[in-house]
Amino acid sequence: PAPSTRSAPLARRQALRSAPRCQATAAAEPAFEPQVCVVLGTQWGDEGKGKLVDILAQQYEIVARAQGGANAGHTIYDEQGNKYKLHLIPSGVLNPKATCVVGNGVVVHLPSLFDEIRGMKERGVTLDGRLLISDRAHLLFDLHKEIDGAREAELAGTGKQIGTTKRGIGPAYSSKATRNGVRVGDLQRPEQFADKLRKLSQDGFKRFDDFEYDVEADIKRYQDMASTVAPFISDTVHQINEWYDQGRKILIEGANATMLDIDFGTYPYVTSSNPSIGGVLTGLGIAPNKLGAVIGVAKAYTTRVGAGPYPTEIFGELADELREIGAEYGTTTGRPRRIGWLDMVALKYAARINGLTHINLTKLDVLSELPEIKVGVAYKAPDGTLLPSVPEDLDLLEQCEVVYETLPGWKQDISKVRRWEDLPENARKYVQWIEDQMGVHCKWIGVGPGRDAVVVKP
Ligand code: 2SA
Ligand code: GDP
Ligand code: MG
Repeated sequence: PAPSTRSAPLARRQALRSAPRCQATAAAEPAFEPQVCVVLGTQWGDEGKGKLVDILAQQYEIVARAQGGANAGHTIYDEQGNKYKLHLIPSGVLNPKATCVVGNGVVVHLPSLFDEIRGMKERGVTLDGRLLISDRAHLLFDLHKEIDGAREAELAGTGKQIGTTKRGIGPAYSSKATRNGVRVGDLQRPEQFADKLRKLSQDGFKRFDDFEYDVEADIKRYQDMASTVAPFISDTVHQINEWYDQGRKILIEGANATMLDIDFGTYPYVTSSNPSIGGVLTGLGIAPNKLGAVIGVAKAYTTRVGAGPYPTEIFGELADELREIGAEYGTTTGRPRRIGWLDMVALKYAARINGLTHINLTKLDVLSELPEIKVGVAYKAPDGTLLPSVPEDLDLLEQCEVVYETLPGWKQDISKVRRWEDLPENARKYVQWIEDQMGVHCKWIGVGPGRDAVVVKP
């Protein structure tokens, strides 16, 4: 899409220029201009989306989540190096001037969200007056978590477990699609709410013999919570579009990633939302011509948690070493992440689907000890043909042989580097090679977990 700053009417552009701005961090200089900016995962998640959102949020007034739920785990650090793990609260929360939005496409477990809000408050980060929860967002109840666990338990021993986070994501989106879900707005109508939740709970009781869920206790719990939640409930579809018309800068934070997308990922080993660009549009009610930048976050290698095909997966000592150096353990569940080489087939697929305008290549520092680095460049089918894209057929994908290119490593610590020209030549060559292959500017390069550990490539 064309940058919205270029297509916006003059008045809006002037409003944009005069809109209050927060202090930009040194790492994010110069200012990133697009009025609406989307940050998406391009692989199997945990690329470091939270870190980029935290950095860019210093320059944005609104930070919104559009899909997923508390399955997401985004780790960020403040200027003092304090660590925060976020699941439902958008990663822009550390900018005290940013308004955080939980959009209509998110499935919200309210007790988890309020625990997270309390946890942040205890650490001095308050969301009072700057958190909006969409009235159209679907509520995720404990019954959904129970069903998630029960479905995974049923699949035990079949080799077909998804390896979900057991946060109830799939069942909550199922309720939404079945049209017996309960929405945040229903909390404002207590009788309707109780009635809907009772009906919804039958999905668990009728499907599973040993289903345990105290529906009346949960109705009470939510009714007790209603007055706490009320100030946060908002028609975010209207509000976001109003803000857009006022020229305010909006940052949209993707959760999960394209290869976990329910349509484009390795189905059924995927999450139950669209973490790709379509999920941003339906999850917030924002039109595609308003998106000014779509940043794809890509790890310099890859990781995956949960089951499912993973063409460039690495096993053994090297995988263990990279897992330790990169601290590759699930932010939500603590599960060890599977490790693999960068997969250009998957990355190009994600770039096309999402219309990436920029790439944030993360965790380049993790590769610093390697004498050489492999990159998957093609999938070769058993009959010798090279596949044109990621195939739908998982058996075929599993049978494919990955064609690799090998690039030289740099064998040098880069975690203190902050300027492109100071990166070792082979590190620059690795990034440039990816950029040339992708035809998309690798604007940000991550060299450590901290907020300042970013190199901006000219
Ligand atoms: P779910 O729970 O239904 O969304 O699981 C379906 C698949 O999606 C994967 N998934 C994830 N993959 C990477 N990171 C995620 N977030 C956490 C993190 C994961 C964690 O940030 O580390 O802590 O384990 C995430 N959420 C969902 C999941 O592994 C299944 O493959
Ligand atoms: P997200 O789900 O995409 O937001 O990613 P997670 O937060 O789940 O996982 C990414 C992990 O990598 C976090 O622990 C980050 O602190 C860390 N991280 C992000 N960028 C970098 C980087 O450039 N280098 C290193 N070493 N760690 C990074
Ligand atoms: Mg994560």
